[in-house]
Amino acid sequence: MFCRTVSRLTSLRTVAQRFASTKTLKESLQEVIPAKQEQLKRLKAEHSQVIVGDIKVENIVGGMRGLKSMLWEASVLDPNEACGIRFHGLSIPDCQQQLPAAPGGKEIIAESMLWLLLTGEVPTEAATRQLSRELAEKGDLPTYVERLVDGLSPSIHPMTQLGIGVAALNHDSVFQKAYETGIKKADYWKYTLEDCLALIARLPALAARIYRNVYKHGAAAPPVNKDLDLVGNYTALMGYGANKDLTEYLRLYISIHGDHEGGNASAHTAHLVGSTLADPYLAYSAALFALAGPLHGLANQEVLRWQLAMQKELGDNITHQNIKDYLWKTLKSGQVVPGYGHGVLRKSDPRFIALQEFCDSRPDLLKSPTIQLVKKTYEVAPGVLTEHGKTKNPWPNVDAASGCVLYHYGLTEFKYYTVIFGVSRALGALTQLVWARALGLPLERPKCAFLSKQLKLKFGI
Ligand code: AMX
Repeated sequence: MFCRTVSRLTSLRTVAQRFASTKTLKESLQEVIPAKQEQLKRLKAEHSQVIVGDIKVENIVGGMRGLKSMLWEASVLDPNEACGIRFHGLSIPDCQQQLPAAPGGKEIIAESMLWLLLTGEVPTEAATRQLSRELAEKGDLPTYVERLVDGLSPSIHPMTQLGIGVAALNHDSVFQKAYETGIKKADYWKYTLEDCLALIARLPALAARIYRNVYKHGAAAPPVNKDLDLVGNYTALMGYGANKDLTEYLRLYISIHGDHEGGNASAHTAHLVGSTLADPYLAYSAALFALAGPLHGLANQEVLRWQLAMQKELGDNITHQNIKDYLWKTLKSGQVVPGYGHGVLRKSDPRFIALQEFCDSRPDLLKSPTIQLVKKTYEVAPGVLTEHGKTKNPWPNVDAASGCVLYHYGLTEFKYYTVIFGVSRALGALTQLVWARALGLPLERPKCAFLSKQLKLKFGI
């Protein structure tokens, strides 16, 4: 016993010594901010009048697709590039190679992705562990939020509960308190960062508590483990800590789903609300309600509902022709095929590919009927959607695969899946908020075109 305590103390001391020589996330960020501020200053002073693109009627009536009107560079989607998405220049396979994993794990973890998104740099292993420790230390939920979510009816959708819990956390916002007492604009980002890290740290405990309240009769969760990474804690708090494969899957899913350019509905909502100088809790709560829509984050729930209905209808008759018929039945009833299509991408979503590769590396997943159905649907759906002729992208998005793996591992409550997406998207949306404050970006306020006046006068329609 004594030997174990000594060796534990020694290992803690080693970690502390190593951490002492490692820069914190805040220190690393502080180093990269001035150069970006200078770039923006020059951009405004010297190039304000440069034309970046035309605004066409199709942009105005087409949900602003393709309209470059936001400043964001942590991730870029390129519909024509094979890798589809890059995080500060790194593709998903690059990230899988370069970003530190959890001890004993192989997949990217949320902390290393967060570090990359915020600073543009690949963190060292020591820096990643230090961030994991920092988040775990901030990870407990305040009692007032525990009471609030415990008091919600389990029939309230888990996403609604998550949005309510996140909004309530603004009770502790250091940004809001500092703003009330009067702070310099140049310091906004520091308080914002503090709130964002506290929010990311608390999301696993909040999301897991909602899971236990809704699906496990409020069974008590273990305490946040200070030695675990964010997602390691999340699965443990939900009650799935013993399933290492599920934990690894969620590490990958949460990391690669964290940021998808700044214009997606949830990240953009956080940006818009944040541009009013609302604190990060309020901004991200609003983002979660955008994520709760079926064309966005709710799609992972919808995919599974749709797949299970197909599985039930087809029984053992899972042939390409039967899947094709089912797809046509869905389309002819006026519904979209969930998990297919994308606002920007025009090829198979690289996140879908990464999740498929995860399945391919595990024989038990390959044997799962639900995952086999995802694969078979992938072989047929792009052809059907092309023939249908409406969608600009007949290929799968990440959600065509995401829920099926959770289902296989026993996390079968698919109404909950968007909550996991909500834990993930915080990485990108909150990074964007920190940078908006660091760069002093203004209140967002687009101008409207009036169909009845401007367009009529200009085009005579
Ligand atoms: N099935 C059937 N029709 C589809 C379709 C699909 N999977 N995807 C697009 N379409 C239709 C659209 O509804 C639209 O029809 P309309 O002209 O009658 O309105 C037409 O094709 C053109 O749409 P688009 O320009 O290709 O797509 P978009 O940018 O407007 O929308 C998206 C993108 C993702 C909302 C859409 O493809 C869709 O509804 N997919 C199914 C839901 C889904 O999987 N959402 C998840 C997205 C990823 C995420 O946020 N997690």
